[in-house]
Amino acid sequence: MAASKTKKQVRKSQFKLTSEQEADLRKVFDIFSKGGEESGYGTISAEDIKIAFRALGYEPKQEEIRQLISGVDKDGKGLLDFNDYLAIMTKKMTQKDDVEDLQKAFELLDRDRDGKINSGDLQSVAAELGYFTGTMAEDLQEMIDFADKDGDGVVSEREFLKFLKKTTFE
Ligand SMILES: [Ca+2]
Ligand SMILES: [Ca+2]
Repeated sequence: MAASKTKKQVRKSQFKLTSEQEADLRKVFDIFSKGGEESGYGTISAEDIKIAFRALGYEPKQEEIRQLISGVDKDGKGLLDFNDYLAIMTKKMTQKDDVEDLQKAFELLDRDRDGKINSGDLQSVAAELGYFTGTMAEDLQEMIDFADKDGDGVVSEREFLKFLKKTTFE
C-alpha cells in the first residue's frame, strides 16, 4: 500500500498517519469518549486529551495543549469530537517522531522501572494527574492490550515504539 491516500480531514498539511495508527487513535478516543458523563458520547474533554497524550507517550505542556485544542475547538466548549481529536493527535504525532524522545517517554511511563508498561504504570500516571478513578483501570488495561502485540499483557519498549512509529518499525 504505497499509494498515499487522501484523507478528508487533512487540510493544508503534511500530516500523514497510517490507517493502522488512525485505527489505534480511534480506539483511544472510544475509550475516553465512553467515560465521564460530562464529556458525553462521541466527544472527549480537554482533560481527556491530556491523558490520551500521556497514554501515547507524549508530555505536552499545558500551554501547548491549550493551543492545540483552541485550534480545533470552534465552539469553545472544550469538547472535541473525533475529527478534532484526530487533527490534534496527528499534528502532535507527526511532529514528534524522534526515537530518543519516544524512549524517554517510555521510561517516563514505566513507573516501576521493570522495562515494561503495564496498567499499573498508567494508573500511577493518571493518579499523579489527579485523574485516576477506580473505573479507569479497565480502560487503561484496554489501552495496554491494543499496544500489546505479543499478548504477554504488558507493553515492551519495542511494542511501544512500534505502536507509535509503525511506518518505521515494520
Ligand atoms: Ca512497568
Ligand atoms: Ca507485550
